[in-house]
Amino acid sequence: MTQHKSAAVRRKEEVLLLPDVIQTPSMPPYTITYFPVKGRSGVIRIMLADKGEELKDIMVGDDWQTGPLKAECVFGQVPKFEDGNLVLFQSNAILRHLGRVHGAYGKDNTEAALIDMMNDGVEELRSKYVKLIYQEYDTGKDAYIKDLPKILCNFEKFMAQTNTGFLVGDKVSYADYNLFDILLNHLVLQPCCLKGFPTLDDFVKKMSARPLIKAYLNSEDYKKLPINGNGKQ
Ligand code: GTS
Repeated sequence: MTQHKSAAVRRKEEVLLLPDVIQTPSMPPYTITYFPVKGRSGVIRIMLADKGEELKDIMVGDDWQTGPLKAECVFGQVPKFEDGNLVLFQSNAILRHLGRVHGAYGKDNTEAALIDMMNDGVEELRSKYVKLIYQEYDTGKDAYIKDLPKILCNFEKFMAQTNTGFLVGDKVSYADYNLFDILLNHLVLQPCCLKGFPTLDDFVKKMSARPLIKAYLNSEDYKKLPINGNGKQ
């Protein structure tokens, strides 16, 4: 797959060519516009932390509906993500873009297709989770937790047969970051949920121990954001 340079990387390289006198000390990073929660921004934050990239935050409040931002959002929703002049909506499109830019989208089209497939599976789990949190937490949590092993089993089996510690191939992909993020959420929802899933349990431990992810998970930036916007988790 062709590797693209992000606008941020291109800008940094362009500035290195400028005479000292007009160099700027730091270049604008990627920017995310979102509510002050992890939510759908959580995986983007983890992935960029692991890639050593900065992320500038623009936090929106409940009044965003009445301002100009709502109309600007292609599907009327955030997160909004900016990479230079490229403005993206839809969190999974943002992840795929970062996957292409940062070499986290497999080594060929076959791996890329499988990574997309597994990420669609993560999105299905995330959609169910979001529905539970925002619509059914008090009435549906027990049934959700009872049903969860059936879903986790699919990821467990797939990753076990890959046998590299990742979903696809022998390198971390954008789908691995997405799975990691949603598993962290589920470990808060049900701390013992990975019991009986040794491959996933090992995966979470190894991802958490990657030096830049470990530093990020221990940072105030990570800790200060609640997982969801309604206080449920
Ligand atoms: N499919 C979209 C994506 O993946 O980015 C869903 C985005 C979405 O649901 N955004 C919600 C939103 O903007 C916020 S959150 O659910 O991610 O926290 N809601 C406000 C609105 O007016 O719809």
